[in-house]
Amino acid sequence: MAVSIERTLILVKPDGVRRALVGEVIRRVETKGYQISALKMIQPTRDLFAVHYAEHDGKPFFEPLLEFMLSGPIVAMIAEGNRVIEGFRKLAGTTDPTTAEPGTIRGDLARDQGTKVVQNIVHGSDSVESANREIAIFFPELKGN
Ligand code: IDP
Ligand code: MG
Repeated sequence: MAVSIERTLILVKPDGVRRALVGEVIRRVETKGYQISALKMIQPTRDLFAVHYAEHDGKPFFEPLLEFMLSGPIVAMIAEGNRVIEGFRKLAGTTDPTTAEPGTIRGDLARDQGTKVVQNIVHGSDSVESANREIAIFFPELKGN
């Protein structure tokens, strides 16, 4: 495999923070072998989430998604490593926690709560372009680093 050191944005969503799963998410990222290079607990604005989730604007779950993301603090982190973008998406599991594979964060720790938006513990960037865009949104103070 070619060496491809990447960075990805990971968010522990409000459900993960409420359920005290921050440490569990960090444990899974670190024991997989990725390095966490930045980390903070924040409560961002609606505008920030609207930019972050702009690709979903207009979908039926967009407003519920913003409401959910605003429902409590989140933890934002940057993880680094070879192919970390793909690797964390694998660790996270598929979007729907009901069918996410056991062994994954979503498969082990989340389930359908019957809400309008799927509550699934974590966000992870899905491409190099998304990672760069999302890191700039959540960590503007790192600009130029
Ligand atoms: P991802 O988080 O696995 O990348 P996306 O398609 O980017 O999934 O969707 C962003 C978030 O919006 C999901 O993590 C989930 O919380 C929510 N979501 C996505 N699709 C649906 C849906 O069909 N119904 C309800 N909520 C959804
Ligand atoms: Mg996504």
